[in-house]
Amino acid sequence: MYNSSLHGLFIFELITKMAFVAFLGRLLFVSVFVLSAYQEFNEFGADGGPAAKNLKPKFDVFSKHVTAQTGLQVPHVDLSWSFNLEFGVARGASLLYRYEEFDAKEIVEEEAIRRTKRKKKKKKMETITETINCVQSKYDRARELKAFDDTKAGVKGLVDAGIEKIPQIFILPKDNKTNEAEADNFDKVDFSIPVIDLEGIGNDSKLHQEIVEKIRHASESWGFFQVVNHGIPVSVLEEMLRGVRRFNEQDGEVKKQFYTRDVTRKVVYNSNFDLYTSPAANWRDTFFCFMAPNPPKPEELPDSCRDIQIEYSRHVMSLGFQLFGLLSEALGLESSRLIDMDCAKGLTFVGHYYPACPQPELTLGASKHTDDGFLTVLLQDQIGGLQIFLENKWIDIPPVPGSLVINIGDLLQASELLISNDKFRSVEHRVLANRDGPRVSVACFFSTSLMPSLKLYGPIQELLSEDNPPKYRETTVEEYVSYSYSKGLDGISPLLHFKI
Ligand SMILES: O=C(O)CCC(=O)C(=O)O
Repeated sequence: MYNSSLHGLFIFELITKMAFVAFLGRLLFVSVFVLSAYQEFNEFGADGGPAAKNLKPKFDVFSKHVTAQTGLQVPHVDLSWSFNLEFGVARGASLLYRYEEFDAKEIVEEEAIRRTKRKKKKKKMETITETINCVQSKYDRARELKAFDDTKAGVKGLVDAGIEKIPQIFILPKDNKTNEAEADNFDKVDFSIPVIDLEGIGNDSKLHQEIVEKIRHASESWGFFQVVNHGIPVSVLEEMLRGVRRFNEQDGEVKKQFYTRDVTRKVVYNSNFDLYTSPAANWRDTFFCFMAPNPPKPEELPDSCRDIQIEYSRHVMSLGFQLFGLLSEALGLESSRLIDMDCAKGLTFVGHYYPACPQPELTLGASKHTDDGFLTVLLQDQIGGLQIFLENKWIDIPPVPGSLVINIGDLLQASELLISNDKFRSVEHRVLANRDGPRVSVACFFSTSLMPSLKLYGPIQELLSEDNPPKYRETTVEEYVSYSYSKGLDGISPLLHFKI
């Protein structure tokens, strides 16, 4: 009897203790949820009533559910700001109820989902704020572009003024990959554009044929190649680069006289021909003039580089004639065919100056683009930075002393002149900004450019067949270049506009 009552007492005490521990556990559990719910409500509702409004219907569903299951009335919860503690208690009760009905894992998972949703909402708010800032900065952008243009001093003017951070108008949009990110994924060892030696081409028919074959392969696969022993003396190349440098580094007041956006002027100097339309301005200044078929009078050219500009253009014209002959043969046509089609009739001389850039990773010297003429002959100095985009990779075109870079333009890719009907490739390229500048280059485009013209160009008949139908509609050089010029360097090929 004594033992059994002791035993009973022990069991009673044990049950009481267990009930107490269970009560403490539940109290702790409720407290944690009440606190977390309170904190959640404060965070979630920090922007005002909408969060509370969202929760109210959920709470109503919950309380109906509790009443249906238990017969108990859940007290009314006022979700206004002053009652968020009350809401916290109700939410704690809700969680507790659900903890009993379902299992803890499910609740924890639901809590995780809710947290993710909250994070997403926060991110969305950040995006909206960013968009507002962006709209704001676009507004400023128009003003900044105009202010920059009005200086008539170009990018060089900014560098001379000693800026250490580049102005916003030059900064690439966020979704553009930075220079480094894109350069990183490229194994430079595997890729290098062909360097073709033209030495002796006129004296040996076998060598001539080999060179035609190399040009065909390069034009079809790369759209770019370099030529050495091309007949233009190295002294002329060097003096041409010095001439462009002299033009840009001369007295600012003299240079300003050439600054214009009127492309009917004989010499046009400005920074970014597409300043007001491109997504981001390029870190370069440029001057250009049409050297064929109607060159300016010598006295209309800048005296800082007049003589060499005339001499260099003469050399480039004769190299162009030779190259169009070789390209015609490479297409399986008479060597005079492209010349007879006036591909070598016009020459636009463009001198680029890329000043040293304090933050080259944020901008570009020249945005991704294709050239809108038939063929380009490019002279670059030793700084480097020119890249072509092939097989989804940016590939460096390293400076080769004494060489010229040759690339196929849109009109030759596509063209009877959207000519080769995609046999040759007009390949996208760009120029990186650099800390070590200035970098100087001269691009000579074979094209009559904006000159009024009626001659229609479209795929060459002999290259067409049932398997190779025309891909482009006919156009004039003027129409094509005007379209390309108005678009600016926005990264989209103007050729797409002419596709059938
Ligand atoms: O400066 C360079 O190397 C390239 C220039 C260029 O791409 C262009 O003028 O279209």
